[in-house]
Amino acid sequence: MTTTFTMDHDWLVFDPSPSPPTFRLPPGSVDAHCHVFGPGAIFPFAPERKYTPCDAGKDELFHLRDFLGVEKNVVVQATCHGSDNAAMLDVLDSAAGRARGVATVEPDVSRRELEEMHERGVRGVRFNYVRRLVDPEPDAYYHRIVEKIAPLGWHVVVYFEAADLAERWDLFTSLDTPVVVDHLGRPDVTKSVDGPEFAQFLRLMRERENVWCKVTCPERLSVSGPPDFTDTVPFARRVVDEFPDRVLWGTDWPHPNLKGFMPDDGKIVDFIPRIAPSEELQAKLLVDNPARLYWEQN
Ligand code: 0GY
Repeated sequence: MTTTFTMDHDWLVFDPSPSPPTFRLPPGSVDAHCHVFGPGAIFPFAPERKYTPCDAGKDELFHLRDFLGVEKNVVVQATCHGSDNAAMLDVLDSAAGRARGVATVEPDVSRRELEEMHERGVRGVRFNYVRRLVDPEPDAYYHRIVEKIAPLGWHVVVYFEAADLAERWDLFTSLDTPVVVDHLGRPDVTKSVDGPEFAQFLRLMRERENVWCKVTCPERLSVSGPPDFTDTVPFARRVVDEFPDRVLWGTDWPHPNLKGFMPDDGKIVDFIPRIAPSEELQAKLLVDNPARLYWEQN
């Protein structure tokens, strides 16, 4: 029996026809943060999900990839699919080596399941601490997963609100795998880039050379809003300037849970030179760094 899903009444659907970017992505560019949703009739959404999205499957993702001039994708398991990674894995199977994945797993995942995911292109797991998306677990839960994924050379992607960094500091700084922080650690961009909150995040990156950062989601973090997302620029610039070898970029397509407006993905690409102004920084951010983390290691 096929289950049908109705997206949330206030769900904003991705823009099906973005504008062509004027910034030309360098060859080999990677969209290192995107998702797929279903389609729900083929890959049902998880019963424990906290939102029901529109369908946004692999065909639309590959279309966007080619339209923007991206070469490869890193598909991050979305919380609406829980720990059923089938939709994400199906993208990897269909991408002819041009996609890697970040999975959600539970502590009882078997070595065999992990190895099969590795074969198909998974290179990391995501730990999500954002309470509107998941119910976070105690640190011991995540340690049990790390013990299992570290031998495969995988890394951990963490998603948290800036205010929650202190609570998970000991966990994050205890990990020896690479740790990739989503969306700049979600700073409150109405505060100063030189203030104590962002200083704590910068300290994490300074003290832990295994911590990476996605300089993503100006549209999600901005309070000043579209089209320029000006208030987010100093935060992203600071991280790109200080840690050019540990930053990643991505579209965050299909932009879950945005309220008020849906960004034009062509403009999201055009935003890149504002956070990485030189060709050298762009090459690291878009090509070299994701290649190292997702394609060259193993
Ligand atoms: C993102 C951000 C969000 C959602 C998810 O997996 C997810 O459901 O990541 C969000 O709502 O902030 O990275 O797309």
